[in-house]
Amino acid sequence: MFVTETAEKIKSMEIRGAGRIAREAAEALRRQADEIPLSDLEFFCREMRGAAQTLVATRPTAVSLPNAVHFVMSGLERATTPDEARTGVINRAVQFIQTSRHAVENIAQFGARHIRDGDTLLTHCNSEAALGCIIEAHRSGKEIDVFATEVRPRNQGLITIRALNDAGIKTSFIVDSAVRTFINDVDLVIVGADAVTVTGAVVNKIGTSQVAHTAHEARVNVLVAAETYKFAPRTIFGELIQIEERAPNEVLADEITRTLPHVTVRNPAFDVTPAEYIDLIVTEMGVIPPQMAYTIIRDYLGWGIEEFHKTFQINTRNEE
Ligand code: RUB
Repeated sequence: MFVTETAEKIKSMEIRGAGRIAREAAEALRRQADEIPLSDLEFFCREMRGAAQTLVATRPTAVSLPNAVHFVMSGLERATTPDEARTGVINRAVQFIQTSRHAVENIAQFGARHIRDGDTLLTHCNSEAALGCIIEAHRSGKEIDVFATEVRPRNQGLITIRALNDAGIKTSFIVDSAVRTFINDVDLVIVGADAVTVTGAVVNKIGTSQVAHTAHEARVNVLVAAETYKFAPRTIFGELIQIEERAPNEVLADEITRTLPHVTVRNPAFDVTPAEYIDLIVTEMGVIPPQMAYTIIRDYLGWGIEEFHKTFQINTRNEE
């Protein structure tokens, strides 16, 4: 089934990057809603909730995923017939996907204005929102150079350098540990986000916090490109973002690990950069200091306490 297939692709990272994960989950729910027979409302809602849980359980860190699922599933509210429920979900899914695409475009415009002619930028991992800003600055005629990191262990840096190269942007490809060596040549660091907490801390690809710390020490500004659906409502209620730890064999082949009985390979996929190392967050609503994350969650994302409890129930069942 399409939901299972999408869930597998998210787990294996064939579908990756927080924005894309969210859009593909919305699309999977749309197709699911299209396929479920319209026999009765309860059956329809149960099937949809099952699909939502399967998708949310795939990767724990990117908040865009539960936020997108929550948005699409709210299409079930107030439905009195299976047909209304289907239409509600499909409309919401289409709306989410369109809004997400527009958000990335807006971020590119806003972020590009913070890039000056002649700037050298540094980016880590592969973020469509961050790359959008860089490519838009180049497209508008600014001369820029970019340092792109390798991003061990999954080498997302290769996707980034291909995109930069295709756009005709001068790029230096460096290993992750070379960031401090080159930071004094950098004017601005631009990264994406998997989650932004109520304190303005940013969760992104492992190594982002080292990059941001290095930039902070060198007085280089750090800009985070993040759609509002990457802000984490539940952090208002004290919940922490779960950091995904992936299989050790992404870092070291099992044959080698087996020969090293005293060695444990750890593979956290993300880390947390505190707000004090971040200068600006570029959202589709505008550019904000990280300290304004609370406002985004309350006013723009519009999640109330009631909705929090509803979604929390979905996830509690999920974790059983
Ligand atoms: C991807 C990653 C990206 C964010 C933002 O990690 O950390 O920086 O998801 O990406 P992974 P985008 O490769 O493990 O999914 O701006 O494309 O949403």
